[in-house]
Amino acid sequence: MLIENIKSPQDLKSLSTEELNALAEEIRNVIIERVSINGGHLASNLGVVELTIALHYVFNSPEDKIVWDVGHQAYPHKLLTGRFPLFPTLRQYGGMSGFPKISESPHDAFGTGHSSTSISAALGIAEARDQKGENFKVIAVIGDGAMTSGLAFEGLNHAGHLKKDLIVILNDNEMSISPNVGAMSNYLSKVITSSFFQKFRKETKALLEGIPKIGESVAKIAQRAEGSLKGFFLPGGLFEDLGFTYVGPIDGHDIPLLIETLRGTKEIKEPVLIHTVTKKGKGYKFSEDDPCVYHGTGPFDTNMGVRQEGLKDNVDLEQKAPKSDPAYSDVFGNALIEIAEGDKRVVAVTAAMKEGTGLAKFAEAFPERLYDVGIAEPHAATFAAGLATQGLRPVVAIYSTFLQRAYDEIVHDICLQNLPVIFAIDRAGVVGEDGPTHQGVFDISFLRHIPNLVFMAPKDGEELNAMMKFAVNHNGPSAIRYPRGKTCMPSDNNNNRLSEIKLGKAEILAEGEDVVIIAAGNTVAPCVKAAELLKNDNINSCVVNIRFIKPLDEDLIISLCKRVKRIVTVEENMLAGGFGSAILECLNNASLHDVKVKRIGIGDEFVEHGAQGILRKKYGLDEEGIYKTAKEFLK
Ligand SMILES: Cc1ncc(C[n+]2csc(CCOP(=O)(O)OP(=O)(O)O)c2C)c(N)n1
Repeated sequence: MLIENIKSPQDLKSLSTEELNALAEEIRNVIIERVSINGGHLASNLGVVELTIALHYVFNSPEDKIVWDVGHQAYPHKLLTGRFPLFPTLRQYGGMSGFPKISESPHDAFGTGHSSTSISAALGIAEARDQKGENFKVIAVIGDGAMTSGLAFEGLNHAGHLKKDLIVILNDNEMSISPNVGAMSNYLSKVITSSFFQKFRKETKALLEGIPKIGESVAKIAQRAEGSLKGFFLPGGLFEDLGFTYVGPIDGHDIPLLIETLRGTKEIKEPVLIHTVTKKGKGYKFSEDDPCVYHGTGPFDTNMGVRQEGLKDNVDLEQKAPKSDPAYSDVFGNALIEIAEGDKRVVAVTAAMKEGTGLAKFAEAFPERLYDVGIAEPHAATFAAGLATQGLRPVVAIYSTFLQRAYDEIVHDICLQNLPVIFAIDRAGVVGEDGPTHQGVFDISFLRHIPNLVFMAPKDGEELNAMMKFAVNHNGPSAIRYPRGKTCMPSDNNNNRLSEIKLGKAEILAEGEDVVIIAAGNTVAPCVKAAELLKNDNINSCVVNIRFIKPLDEDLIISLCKRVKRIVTVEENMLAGGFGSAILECLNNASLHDVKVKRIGIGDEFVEHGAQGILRKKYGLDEEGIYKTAKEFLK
C-alpha cells in the first residue's frame, strides 16, 4: 500500500498524479474501515481526501501551518503526517485523538474541536510570523457550516484589515451536520450553482493548464481571466469586499486542479480565499447518500451501513443502540413536542445541532417553531432573549461544551433582564471519545453563579420531562443539564417514583445516618448503587437527589448536616466552582464548620478522550468509585 510508505508529507512529493489518485482511494478505505470499528467522524473526512493530499503536496508542513476548522475532518491529514501506524487507536483512551492536537504532532498547528476558530488562529500565526521576520505559509481550512459563525467573520474582518499573507480555503459541501442554513449558505449555493460556475471551472482549468511556468500567481490568472470572463469573479464579491482575493469555485476532488491552484495562490502575499466545492461523504455510497447520518457515528458494518434494524436516523450510534432505555436527547425532544402542543408560546432554537439535540422530530411537527441559527451559539442565546421579551418561551438546546461560547449572552442578555429562556444543556458531563474539546464539565461552574438563573439536573428521563414542564412555566431564565447517553435509574429502588418538582427542593432517595451522599443529575444513579454497596458494609447512607443546583435546597442540607456530619458530593463537573463547592458555601454560610465534606468530580485537569465508562472509572464517578471514596472517607 502507498499509505504505508508515507512517513511524512515529504514522501508525497515524488508521487505521480495516478499515484496520488490511488493514494486517495487507499485513504478513503482506511478511514471507512477504522471508523466502522472505532466510531468517529466519517463523511467530513471522506470529503477532504483530495484537498488534504493537494495541501500536503504543495505546502511543507510543519514549516507551513495548516489550521483545520473544527478538526473533525483531519483524519486524512493525520494519515499523511506519519500517524498511519497510530490510526487503529483513533479515539481510544490513551490513543490518537479524533481532532488536531498540538501535543500530538508538530503537523497539528492548532488544536480544535469547536467550530469556526481557524481563521482567527491562522491570522494570529501569520501575524506572529511577520513580527518575528519568518517566512512560511499559513492556510486555514474552514467548512461552509463553520462559516455561519460570527467568529469566522470576526477573523475575516481582521484579516482583510491586516492584509496578511494568509490563505483561507472554504471547503463548501453545502452541509453543516444537516444541510447548511442561512443567508450566507444561500449566497454560496448561488455561487456554486450559477451557470457561470460550470463554464468558469472549465475555463479556469484551461487557463491553469496553459500557465507557462509553475508559480505564476492566480492573481495574474485572474487579471487575464477578467478580460475574457468578465464578471466571473463577481460571485466571490463578498470576500473581495472583505479584502480577500477570491479564487473559485473549484472542484475540490480534482487533485491536479487543486495542486495548480494552490501553487498559484502560494505566490500571493495577501489574504486569499479559495472556494473549493466538495461532496460530503465522497466515495462511500452510504455516506454520499446520507452525509448527515455519517457525520459522526459509532461502529457499523461497512457492507450494511449504519441503517440496520433499530438504528435508523442515527447521528450518534452509541446513544441510539436499540436497548430499552431511550437517550436523554430523545426524551427531551419528545417532551418538548408534548409541551409545545399545549403551549403556543413554546419555540425551539438550535445552533446547527437539530439531530444531535433530539429536535429533528420537533422540526417535523412544528417547522415554523424551530429555528436553526447555524453554528452561532451566542446569537442563539440573544435571539432567544429577543423572542422572550415578546412573550414567547424559547427552549434553546445546546451541548454543554458549545454553550461555553454563549456565556456573556446568558449573563447580559438573558439573566440580567430575567427573561424566561430555557436552556436544554445536552451532553453535560463526561461525553467520551470526542475528548477534551467536547467534555461538558464546565457548565455548573460557569452558570451557577449567575443571578436569576434556575439550574436543574434530572436523575432520569422522567424527571427531565417534569423539569421541562416546570421550566416552561417558570417566569425567569432556567437551565437543565443532562448527559450523553441513556436515561436510567436502578429499577429496584422503591423511592425513585417521581415526586413533584418544586423550586429549590431536593428529594431524598434513601435514609441513613452514617453519611449523606448528595448527587446531581446522572450521578444520582451510581450514588444509589454505591449506597447499596455501603449497606453491605453496614454503612447507612442518606442519598439526596439535589435536583436544583440553583437555588440549592439549603434548609434540607443544613438540617441533614446538623445530624450527619459526613457529606459526599458527586458531580460530573469540575470540582472548582461546581456543585460540591456550592454545598461547601452553604455550610460555610450556616457556620457548620464541623461537617466534613468529600467532593467527587473532576480536578484541575482536562478530561482526555476515551469511552465514558473508562473516564468515569478514572475519576471515581462510577458506583465502585463512589463506594470506595465514601468508605475511605468514613474511616
Ligand atoms: C461551536 C461549535 N458548535 C457546534 C459544533 C458541532 N459541529 C461539529 S461539525 C459541525 C458542522 C460543520 O460543518 P462544516 O464546517 O461545513 O464542515 P463539514 O462537516 O461539512 O465538512 C457542527 C455543527 C462544533 N464543533 N462547535
